[in-house]
Amino acid sequence: MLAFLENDKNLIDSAMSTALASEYSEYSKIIEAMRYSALGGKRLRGVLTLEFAEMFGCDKSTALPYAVAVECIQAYSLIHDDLPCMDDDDMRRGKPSCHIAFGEANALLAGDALLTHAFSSISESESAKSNPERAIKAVKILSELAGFRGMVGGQVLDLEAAEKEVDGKTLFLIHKLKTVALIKSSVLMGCYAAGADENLCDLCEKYAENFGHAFQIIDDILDFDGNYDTCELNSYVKVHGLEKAREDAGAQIESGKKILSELKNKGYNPENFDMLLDYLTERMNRK
Ligand code: GRG
Repeated sequence: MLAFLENDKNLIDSAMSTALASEYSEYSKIIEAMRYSALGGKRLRGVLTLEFAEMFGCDKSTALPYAVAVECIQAYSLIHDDLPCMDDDDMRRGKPSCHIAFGEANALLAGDALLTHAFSSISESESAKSNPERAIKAVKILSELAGFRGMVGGQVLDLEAAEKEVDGKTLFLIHKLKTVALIKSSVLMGCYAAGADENLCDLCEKYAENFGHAFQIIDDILDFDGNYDTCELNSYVKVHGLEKAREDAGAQIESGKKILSELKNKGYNPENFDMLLDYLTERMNRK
């Protein structure tokens, strides 16, 4: 694993563990379920928040409550996505899904509690105390892009798309909402934590779009088992074919790299974001 990824992941894991402390013994059952599902994963979204903040001169410790917030939302979405009424998955992050381990009602509540905790993580932080305007901007973008105008809206369209054939344009919109939106909020929260100006935020938003689309296309490529007949209707590989999926993921990665060159020309060091794009390519080539 890349050294900076591991380092950031450790920072986020430890902050999450402290935030979801088991000291609240009266609600120990729900804390247990939250910890079970939230303490794990690659932490790519939180890493993006920390790294964008740092590139623009902000301490990672200041950006950490934002990284924790987006990872709480990520964990909640995965718990709810696995429920029988959604994707009905028994396994997640290499172990039984939350509802298998704790029952459906507790899994639903653990997801709800992680979603709401995301906003406590920001509002109760020292970062919000010292710079409330930046914290409000972060809450605004996260609530917009995780909600019906972002991830939840995408999930609704995705559920519909699982039942009927979809065209490329619709699938692009689904990815934009279901996956790219949360990644975009991660990047922008990092920019906001550092007080980056609007032009920089716009540039970074474009990187987030390229990264997010490439990430989701590659996820669909990795899920494809070689059989188009049994492939899910809402898979990028089903809609476009494996070859085009690879080509499109590559094109998104190339566009992302061009954005990084612009950031470099402005005097910033986007090396880690370049490595993250290479990490995606390497993930795709594992197939
Ligand atoms: C149920 C409200 C609600 C939303 C669900 C994000 C999402 C929307 C569903 C999760 C299922 C899924 C496969 C979504 C596509 C995005 C994606 C590939 C998520 C998994 O992200 P990783 O690989 O997971 O970064 P880790 O475990 O590393 O955090």
